[in-house]
Amino acid sequence: MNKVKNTFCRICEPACPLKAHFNDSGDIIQLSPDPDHPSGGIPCHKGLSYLDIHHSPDRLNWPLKRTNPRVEPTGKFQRLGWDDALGEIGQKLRDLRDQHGANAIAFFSGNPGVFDSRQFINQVGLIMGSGSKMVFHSGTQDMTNKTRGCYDLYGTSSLPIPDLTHTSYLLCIGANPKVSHWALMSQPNDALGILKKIRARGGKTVFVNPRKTESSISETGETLQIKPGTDVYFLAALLNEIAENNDIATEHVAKHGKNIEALLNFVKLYPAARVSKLTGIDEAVIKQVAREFAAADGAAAYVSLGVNQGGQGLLGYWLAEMLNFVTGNLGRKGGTFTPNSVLKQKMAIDVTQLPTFTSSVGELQVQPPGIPLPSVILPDLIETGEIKALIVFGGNPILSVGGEARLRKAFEKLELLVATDIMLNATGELADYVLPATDWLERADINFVADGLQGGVPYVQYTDAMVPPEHERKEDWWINDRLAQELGVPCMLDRPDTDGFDTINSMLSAADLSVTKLRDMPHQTATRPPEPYYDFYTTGVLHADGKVECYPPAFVKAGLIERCENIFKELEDEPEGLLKLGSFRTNHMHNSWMTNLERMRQGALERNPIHMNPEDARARRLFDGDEVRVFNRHGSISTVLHVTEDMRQGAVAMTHGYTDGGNPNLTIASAARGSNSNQLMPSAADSYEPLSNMSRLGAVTVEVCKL
Ligand SMILES: Nc1nc2c(c(=O)[nH]1)N[C@H]1C(S)=C(S)[C@@H](COP(=O)(O)OP(=O)(O)OC[C@H]3O[C@@H](n4cnc5c(=O)[nH]c(N)nc54)[C@H](O)[C@@H]3O)O[C@H]1N2
Ligand SMILES: Nc1nc2c(c(=O)[nH]1)N[C@H]1C(S)=C(S)[C@@H](COP(=O)(O)OP(=O)(O)OC[C@H]3O[C@@H](n4cnc5c(=O)[nH]c(N)nc54)[C@H](O)[C@@H]3O)O[C@H]1N2
Ligand code: SF4
Ligand SMILES: [Mo]
Repeated sequence: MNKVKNTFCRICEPACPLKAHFNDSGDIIQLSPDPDHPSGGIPCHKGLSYLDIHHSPDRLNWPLKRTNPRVEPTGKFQRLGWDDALGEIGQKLRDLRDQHGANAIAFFSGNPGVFDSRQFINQVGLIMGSGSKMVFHSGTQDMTNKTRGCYDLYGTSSLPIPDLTHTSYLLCIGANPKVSHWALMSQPNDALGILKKIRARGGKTVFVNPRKTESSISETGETLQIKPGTDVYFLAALLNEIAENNDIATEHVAKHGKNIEALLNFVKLYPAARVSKLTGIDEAVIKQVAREFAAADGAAAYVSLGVNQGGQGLLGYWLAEMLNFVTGNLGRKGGTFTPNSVLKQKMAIDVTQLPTFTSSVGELQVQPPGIPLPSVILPDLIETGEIKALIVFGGNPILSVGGEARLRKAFEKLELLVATDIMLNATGELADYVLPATDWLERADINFVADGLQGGVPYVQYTDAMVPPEHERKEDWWINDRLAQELGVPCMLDRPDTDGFDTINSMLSAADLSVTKLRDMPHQTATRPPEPYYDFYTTGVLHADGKVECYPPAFVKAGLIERCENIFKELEDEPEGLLKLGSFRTNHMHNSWMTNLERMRQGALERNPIHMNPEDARARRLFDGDEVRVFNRHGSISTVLHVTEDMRQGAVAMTHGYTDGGNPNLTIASAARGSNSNQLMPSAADSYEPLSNMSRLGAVTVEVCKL
């Protein structure tokens, strides 16, 4: 009989439990669900088909060195040994640091590193130890508004999530959980089962989205098709309405909050009547949502990428949290809560006192933990010569950050570009050295990032490496620590015989657990009791006075409040009929890294069309299937048009991560047609939100014409 071992997926937040099946030679032949796992999560097709990536003939197998100049977009690479590669990289890094200082070396970490416990922890050591402030992360493309918002509101990294199991009313803004499986919360994947149950028990889910998504079906709830980039005003109007109706949980707010009057003064600027036209949501509907939210026996507002990327993500997050707080739903059963965490300690962080430092592009703020510099200023910092070397860990900034053309041009100037990846992606194609990482079937792990964000049963799971790494692939944490050693930064690898789990073991010991103990448990999993909801105000709020900050002074100081009104007026003055481009995810793509899988690019899946409402198509004399040019002042791309009633008028959407060939080492992707929507996204000093550093990747004006 075939051998079977437990493991779990490391592609996105649910960390779905899996079973790996082996043949007699010890090769994995199949991944299947683990139906008896206590989480109850069901893996999606991406996790189940991960063997396509694991076995891809295009996998990186040994270190590579570029032999032609970077101005040539296609790399020529020669194979070399790890000692030579790390020796040469180390020498160059030390030379650059000696000549130009620590900031000459920059780091960009991509999304997959978040799902690799040892790399997640160890890269902090390398980056901090290097002394460089030039730290970039995919987080400024997805969620740093939430991290920053938590510091401002709660004084720590508390991230309350909706209590979907008990809520009666979910306001789900700018998210598509059916496809994305939730972000910044680890909800067992159940094909929308948990949302269907809200409806079935008499509750309600309301989606707010310019696109009617796969999540919004008759068994879940309807979509208010908001105009892109206007969520902040919708949320402010809800709060204002709740105040006007005397629906504020006054005692609760007085006990746990401060500066509520300033918040209420702010939202007074945005009554339903004023924001209705701008948001595209009827005044009566806004009023109804406000009444329903306040009256529900447990209500939760949740915002995700549609809000985060829209240019005012921090304010959007703030107002959504305030909606939860002032109605007494923050830290309440059926409202929002912070699930039990085994591994993470919350630290008090005062973001009002952060110093600045002088960079070649002006004064920049020293960032609190988890908030890197805005990725969109990376090209500027390279162009000025401040950054000379860039080390990329499992990321693809060339495609994932706004402004591909600027970034490509800037990368030509780098003296050293190193990419660690499992494939030679568009960024690796430009690198001087490409270092081959193991994939998640080739490495041991625990579900670190899910800890503290688990909406179902809180649990810690350990997995062995299912198979040893093939060829000369190395684990990311090892590569990270070898680079640390080259830079003379103390790291875990300095300890003899370490397996890289030292820090994790010491975190686990607080719960009387260890990797060894977990290994002996059923499913290698230890479950924890769910968090007592009332705990939020004692453990989740770490401002010195223990109160939730309702009107963060940093927002005022950074000009965000004024900026909010200025943007309102700009939007009011816009001519009718503009098209606003946003992003949406599909089931058959994961950021940029499934573009090279045959099953994800077959037939109609080959391309990433632009989706448009029929009225907008008619006004431009465009038809479904037309080849079109999409353009604005940032760039121009060509794609195919998909006309659909799912989009509201004035909103168009594309999936990011695609590119039009040009990556010869990715056999399937290079033969397929796609377009990088990030060529149309702004990339300049003013294209990110102050404080949160969030890139603007949504609600961007474009025009579309027939090609
Ligand atoms: N326009 C637009 N742009 C977006 C978004 C959007 O919605 N719209 N979304 C943004 C979001 S949410 C994110 S998170 C970012 C993602 O931004 P990035 O992280 O920069 O890009 P990815 O496409 O996720 O690339 C990840 C790379 O990691 C590699 N990889 C996979 N597993 C491993 C591993 O175990 N080790 C190593 N070393 N490498 C590995 C993959 O092969 C791939 O090349 O993109 C952002 N960009
Ligand atoms: N299949 C798949 N799953 C993924 C990923 C993937 O690439 N593919 N990526 C993973 C990653 S890295 C992340 S961060 C998560 C993200 O998970 P989500 O946050 O759920 O992201 P999306 O699915 O892109 O949903 C964002 C929604 O915002 C809507 N939107 C666009 N503009 C606006 C606006 O102005 N206002 C409002 N209210 N809505 C707007 C879009 O139509 C879209 O439905 O998904 C993860 N899961
Ligand atoms: S939902 Fe995410 S974690 Fe679960 S199997 Fe799919 S990709 Fe993997
Ligand atoms: Mo993301």
